[in-house]
Order: sequence, then C-alpha cells, then structure tokens
Amino acid sequence: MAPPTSGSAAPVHKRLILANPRGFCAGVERAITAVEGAIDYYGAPVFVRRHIVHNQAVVDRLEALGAKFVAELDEVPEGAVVILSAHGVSPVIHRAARQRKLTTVDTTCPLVARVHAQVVDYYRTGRHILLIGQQGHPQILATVGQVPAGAISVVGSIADVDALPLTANTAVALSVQTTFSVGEAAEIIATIKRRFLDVAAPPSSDICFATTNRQEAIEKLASAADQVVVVGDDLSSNARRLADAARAAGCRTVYLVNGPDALDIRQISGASVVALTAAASTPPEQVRAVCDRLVSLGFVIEESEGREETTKFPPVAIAPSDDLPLADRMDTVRRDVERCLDRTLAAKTGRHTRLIEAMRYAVLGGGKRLRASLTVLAAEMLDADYRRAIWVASAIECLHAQSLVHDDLPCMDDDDLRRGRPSLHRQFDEATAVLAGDALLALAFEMLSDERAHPDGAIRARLVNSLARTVGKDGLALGQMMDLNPPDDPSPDDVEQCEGLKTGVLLNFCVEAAALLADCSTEERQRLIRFSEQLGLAFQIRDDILDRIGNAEAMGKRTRKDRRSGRITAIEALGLEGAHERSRSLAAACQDHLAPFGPRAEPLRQIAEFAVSRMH
Ligand code: GRG
Repeated sequence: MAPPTSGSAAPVHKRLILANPRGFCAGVERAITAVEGAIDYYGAPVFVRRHIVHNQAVVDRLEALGAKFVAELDEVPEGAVVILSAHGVSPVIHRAARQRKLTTVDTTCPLVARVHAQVVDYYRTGRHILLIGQQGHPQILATVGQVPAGAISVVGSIADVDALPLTANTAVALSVQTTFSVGEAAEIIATIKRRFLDVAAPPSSDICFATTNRQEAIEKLASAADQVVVVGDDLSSNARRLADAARAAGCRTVYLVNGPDALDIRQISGASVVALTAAASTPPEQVRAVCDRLVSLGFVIEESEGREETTKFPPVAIAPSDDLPLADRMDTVRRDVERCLDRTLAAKTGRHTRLIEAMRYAVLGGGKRLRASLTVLAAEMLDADYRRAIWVASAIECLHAQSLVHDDLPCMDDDDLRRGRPSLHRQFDEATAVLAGDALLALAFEMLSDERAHPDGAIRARLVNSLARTVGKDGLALGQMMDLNPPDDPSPDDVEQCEGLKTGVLLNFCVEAAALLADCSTEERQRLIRFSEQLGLAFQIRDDILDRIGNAEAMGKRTRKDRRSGRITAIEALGLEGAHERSRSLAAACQDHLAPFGPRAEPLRQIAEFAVSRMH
C-alpha cells in the first residue's frame, strides 16, 4: 500500500496503524486487579494457580509484587490464599482448594462463567454439548468440568465435527470458547448444523465482545497493510486468533511478538504500512514498547477508528465474601428463593386454581427464610454451586411452609395468624390447608429429585433419603407428636429432645444438603451437623423465649400461647433466665464447631448470633 501524500511537499512516511480496540479487555483487567488487591489485602505471598492470563509480562510483574505462580494446588501450602485464573476452573479445583483449607479468590471472567452456566443448562435438558474451542486450553478444561464426564465433546475443527461418533438424530447444543476465532467458529457451527437435525445454540455468540471486536478491527486493517504485528504471547489463544484473522483477511506477513526484541527488524523496516493490534491479555506497556521500536524505525503512528468498549464487570471479591453483613446476604437468598418458588409454582388460570393459590399463599412472600439462608450460606462456604443451593433451599422452604400450615391447624397448635396474615386454613379452609400442605411436602421431594438439585443421581437420591428421614417417624412428625403429647413430668432432656426434633432436624438437613451439594469431606460434614444441632436448639429456645416476651406484631404470629396450651417448653424446664443462658451457651458451642472453618464460616457465625438475638 502506498503511503499517503498530501501535495508534493508532504513528507513520505511509513505508517503504523493501530487497531482499535486492542490490548487489555475488562475481564483481564479485573483479574489482574484482583491479584494486586489480594497481595494488598492478605500480604505476599499469594499463590496463583496457572497463568492468571496468558501473558508472561503480566506474570513477571505480579511475581515481582509477591504473587507465586503454581501449576497445581498441591504446591500451595495448606491455609494459604490462592487465586484462580480468569480462564475459569472446574468445580473439582474448588473442592481441592477446600480440602487444603485454602482461601480462594476466583477471577473467572464473568463471560466464561456465563458459558459454564449455559453448558449446565444444556446438560440438564439432556442434550449432548459440542464445545467449540481449542483442546487442552484451560477455559475448555474448566467448561468441560462443569458437567459429568462424557457430556461434552470438544471440537476444534470441521474434521473434529466429522469424526464425532454421534448420529444425526442426537439432540446437541453448541457452546464456544470465548476467545475462539469468530470466522472458524462460524464454519464449525455451519458444519454442525448440517450434520445434526436438532441443534440448540445460545441466543448470542459465546465469543466475547473483546475477542470479536479485536478480530474485527484487525481484519479491517490487515487487507490493506503490508505487514501485521500482533503483540501478545504465543500461549494466548486470542493472540493467535488475531494473527489468524489478519492472515485470513489477506495479509501474508503477520508476526506474533511478545515485545520489541522479537520483531524482525530487517523485514519490518521494508514495510510502508504496518497494522498493529494486541491480545486482550497484553498490557499497554508491552504495546507501547513495540510501537516505540517501530517509531524509531521511521514509522508514524495513526490511531484507527474502532468500536468503543464500555463493558465493566463488578470487581472480584477479594476479602472472604462473609465481609458482607448477614442481613444483605439473607436478602439476596430471600430474593432468589422467592423467584425460584414463584416460577416453580406458576399461578394457574382456569378452573382448578385453588390448590396452587393456597400453596403460593403458604410459601411465598413471608418468613425469615432462615433455613434457605442456612443452606445457601453453608453451600457457599463449601463452594457448592449457588443455583443448585437456591433450588434445594427452595425445596426446604416448601417443606418448612408445609409444617407451618399443618402446625397451625385446629387439630394441632390451632393458630389463626402466621407470618402476619391469617393462617392458611383461616384464609382458605381446613381441607385446602391439609391438601396444600401435602402438595408442598410432595413438591419438596419432587424438587430434590430434579436435576436442578444436582446432576448426579446418587447425590439426588441421598438428598431425597435424608429429607424423608428428616420429616418422618424419627423426625419432624415425631417431634410434633411429642409436643402434642408431652410426658406428665418432662425433664429438660425431654424438652430438648422434642425441640430438637421439631426444629433442629430441619436445620440439620439444611447443612447436610449443603454438604451433599459440595461433596465435602465427612469430617467437615460432621462438624457442620454438630453446629446445626446446637443451632436448632438455640433457635427453638429463642422461639420459646419470644413466645413469652415477644411482640405478636413483630413475630407475625400469636404469642404467649405455649403457657395457655400447656405446652412444655424450655421456659417451663429452665425458667426464663435459664432459657436465655442455655440459648447463649448453645450459640457459643455453635461458634466452637465453626472455628476450624476459619474466616469463611463468618456468615454461619452470624446466623448463630441471629438465632439467639432475633426479635421475630
Ligand atoms: C413434615 C410430615 C411432616 C409433618 C409436620 C406439623 C408438624 C409435623 C411439625 C411442626 C413443626 C413446627 C412448625 C415446628 C416449629 C418450628 C419453628 C420454630 C417454626 C418457626 O420458624 P421461623 O421462625 O418461621 O423460621 P418463618 O415464618 O420465619 O419461616
């Protein structure tokens, strides 16, 4: 391409046209800032599993600040801080980190996390997933790890699609590595669509905006450039894809360089127009150093027009997320559980709507959601999947709502007020209350047996079995029976046994479910069960105390009814002061059981505090 001239007097110069956008993307900046922040917060060293992003200059700079890069978690000392790279990790890595008691800072790019969620959804619908990407790339390994082995086939080329041992009738779904080549992906997708009859695809491309914009920008410049320079690491998939895109656009001389010293000075000096771009993982200093060298060879820089990138991601949580106040975290759980239940119990139109209306009345729009919060916060502490935890927590809230509906019936505690509203049998009628309770109980089991609880059928079976034992002849039902038929002269132990069964068993199930979702060690599971046993008792004793001293408006239910009904509670067994003391000592025992979990157990510590200080 001839250099531009403006009249005869204009100097002829060699052009260095810079592609826009180029260099760091929002996800890379976010990950690097997280490493810097973690070094600041925890002090050096912090460990980083694998390259935080595929750029050696970035790695070297972070190493100088105090990061130690490791290939695998077994190189990280127990209890240390480890940062997981922006490419994402498979859940087994989170599990391994937990087993080594590591504090993890997960810098997975939100757009990669979106692909993870998508493959899980596809897997649940029974489709075989064709993941388009580079075999062995960390992002591909992480994505494959989100679902059971064999659920995904990775295809990196048309030949890979042709070689798939699947029939044309197989229902498949497409996902794409976010840093793959736009052009190659389009060709592979077209081949897949020709080969398979039923292909589900995401509504918009999985290839991220940064990869797409950078490829598009260099393609525009490459056809008119003598030579193209891509600044980036050889390891970086998106850097190599930029070089491929430049070649595909018609430029024959394309360099992928990681700094000025890698330039072929003799060859590039002969070019009149050089187009330059940089990978999403290339820092600006590296780009500048290459530009400076080219300027010293007589090139004059021109910025090209390009798309503006405005995407911003929320920063990575560096401090253990338990720094957030419990109230905020419970609000989030409440909102997500409400949404899940609202969708699951979608209001019906037509004739037989009364049952569903009653179920919605019982389970939506009220309650502290203590059991849901306990489940989700325990699951989060153990690094279980959040959406599965919300699903299971919603099932638990169905069961809890059922027990409240039946507890309020005239043949049980005979209560007219629940959660600040008429109890279900008062709002509807007794038969509806019985049936709505039964249907909620059935729904709880149905939800636990659904793949949204966990993709592994064995885990689902354990969840179902454990809930059955929680509500049955040795659980809630027995507790209620003991409550309705107390012995003549109950000892404090009798009272605690009854209260443990009426309330404690369901809280035990919450942590048991979290432990199952996270597949945590037996030791951690047992420690959590011991914690929940104390928590359940402390919570029920506080309920007894509030029945005596609480305010019906704040509680949303009738108070001072235990005394009238002749129920034997902790107050009768221990006196008001004794009950206060007992609930406090149980809360202290809760803290002891949580101690080995370190700072990540902070939300559960706060739940225990809440259980014994609540006023509703
Ligand atoms: C499950 C088969 C089966 C039978 C149930 C009726 C019954 C048998 C058991 C009653 C269990 C019960 C209602 C125990 C009381 C537990 C308790 C303290 C409830 C109040 O819980 P909160 O304060 O309520 O968390 P919210 O409204 O905030 O959810």
